[in-house]
Amino acid sequence: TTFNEKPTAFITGATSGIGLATAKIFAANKINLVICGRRKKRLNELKKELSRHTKVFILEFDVRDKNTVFEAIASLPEEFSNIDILINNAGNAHGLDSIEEGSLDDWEAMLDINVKGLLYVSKAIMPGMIKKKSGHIINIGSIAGKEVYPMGNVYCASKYAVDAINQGMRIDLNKYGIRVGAINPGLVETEFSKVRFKGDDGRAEATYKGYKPLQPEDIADVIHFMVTRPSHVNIADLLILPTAQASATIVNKEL
Ligand code: NDP
Ligand code: 8X3
Repeated sequence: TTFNEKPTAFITGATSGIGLATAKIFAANKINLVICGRRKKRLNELKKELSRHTKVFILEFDVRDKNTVFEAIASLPEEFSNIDILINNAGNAHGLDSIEEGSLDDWEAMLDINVKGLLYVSKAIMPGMIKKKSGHIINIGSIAGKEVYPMGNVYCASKYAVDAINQGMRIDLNKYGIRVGAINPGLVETEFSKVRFKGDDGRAEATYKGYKPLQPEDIADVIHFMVTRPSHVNIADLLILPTAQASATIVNKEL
């Protein structure tokens, strides 16, 4: 690895899905962790579990709440404040509606969390990386940020924005030697569809039926691979799909 013996990673959305799987693989590989999310109970349980392997600190905040984001990150104790790796993962789709039927609340949630929240967290963490002229930022985009699909509209817009921010960060942080890269997954079996369909578990489960979707560990493995490349190697942009998926809308399902 390119880091000091014990790098520190800051993971948003560590309470579930891809972020949770990433926290686990990082912990198993002795990367110190700052784990973030809104669900405190899950963060506490995860801290208990992962502290057997590595040092873990919890930050509970909603990425939408600008002041809380900056206060939380400023409050990190010294041993966790030197962040080497930022995983911008927190995010979700809210709803799957034709544009004329979309809800303003859903639109705001997606833009506030997936785009503005990612920017707030990054704004708070970049100065430390700039100061030491090293660091690695991984942005979790989506196939929805490469391809617009029916009823994806605003979720796709939020992930196209992540794609642009990922490129913009890489360009502007280039002079500081900070690595910036994105992973754009296709269908991953997480709580993503439960959130998108607002607790309609039947609809959520149907999303992953009839084929083998990616598991959050599949993405976490690649994230770990990215952060363990030598320091002259930056994996800039990846599209990762389940074998059964060929595009945002083409999935080979056996039903
Ligand atoms: P999950 O719903 O399982 O996890 C989402 C995570 O984001 C949770 O830990 C949640 O924590 C956190 N989060 C959501 N809203 C907020 C908020 N307002 N403030 C702070 N944290 C928040 O979904 P995934 O693991 O699938 O999603 C992770 C990322 O992967 C997202 O950016 C998603 O868009 C992207 N993605 C997912 C795909 C999929 O098919 N699953 C495919 C492509 C991309 P808490 O609720 O505790 O706050
Ligand atoms: C999640 C992938 O295609 O279900 O970002 O929107 S998709």
